[in-house]
Amino acid sequence: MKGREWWFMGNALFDLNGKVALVTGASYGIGFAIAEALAGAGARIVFNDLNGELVEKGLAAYKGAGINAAGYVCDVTDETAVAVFVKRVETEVGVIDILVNNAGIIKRIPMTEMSAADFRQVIDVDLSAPFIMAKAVIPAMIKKGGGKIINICSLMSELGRETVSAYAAAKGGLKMLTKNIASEYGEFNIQCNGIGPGYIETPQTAPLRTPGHPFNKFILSKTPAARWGTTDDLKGPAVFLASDASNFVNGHILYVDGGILAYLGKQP
Ligand code: NAP
Ligand code: GCO
Repeated sequence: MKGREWWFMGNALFDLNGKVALVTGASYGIGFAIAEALAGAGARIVFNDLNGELVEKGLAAYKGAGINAAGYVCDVTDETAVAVFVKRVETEVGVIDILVNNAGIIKRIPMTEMSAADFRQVIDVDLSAPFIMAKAVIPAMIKKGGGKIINICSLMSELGRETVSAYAAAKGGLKMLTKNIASEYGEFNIQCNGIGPGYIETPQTAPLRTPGHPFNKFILSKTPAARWGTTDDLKGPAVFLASDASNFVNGHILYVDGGILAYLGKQP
């Protein structure tokens, strides 16, 4: 094949025209950036968030970016509400071809000071909710002949550190849920993969980036790229995992971390 033919074929592989993509918790932050990228590749965007105010804020942001997104209020930990939400999307927008489980929370508390209620809440949002969401969309994907599920994992799917026991337990579990969905539904042409962002500049990591915070210096020295990631860094990987370009990639976690997981760290 000549260069130009490859170019056309390459574009077709990443084309999401005609696809409906649901990104959870995507009024801002990583979810918004991923939705922007999927829309850029042609997908119709649906998102949800916890309350009406956030959804309104999200709708205005999508409009500002020239994206006609459909926004809904839904708490992804509520199994009944999720079932109603997914049915509504299927009726009002269409069958969900691409699900991105992005909604997530973190509580940075030393383990011996953390209540079981706080621990359970993190597990609920970061691990049980992706199960609830995937369970709700898979039947229609099977009927349609396939689909893509992308779980937003973390470096904490692989590593631990002080104060993030619940988050690491949840994101480690999410890695295994990803592999299990791939194993259980791969035969129905469903690909379930994860994206493991490194340290990305979003409100979630804002407390770690305050001027003079030692964590900031620590992360810069731990990252071969020597910078924090931006939400834009996640766009290409998301389009790849949502598109036909990844049709034989299943149960994989794609770490987008500037090389942190590959690096032993600088000698002090
Ligand atoms: P964020 O800025 O805190 O955004 C998360 C979104 O999820 C918010 O809109 C949040 O709403 C929503 N949400 C929380 N609980 C929800 C629920 N029960 N139902 C529906 N929506 C809910 O986080 P982010 O930094 O963009 O992170 C997005 C994902 O990437 C998370 O899964 C996070 O763990 C993961 N991640 C982030 C980083 C990073 O460096 N930032 C790195 C690795 C992985 P509220 O505004 O009401 O909380
Ligand atoms: C922390 C951070 C991390 C990141 C991210 C890393 O406190 O160490 O918040 O957990 O958000 O998930 O990949």
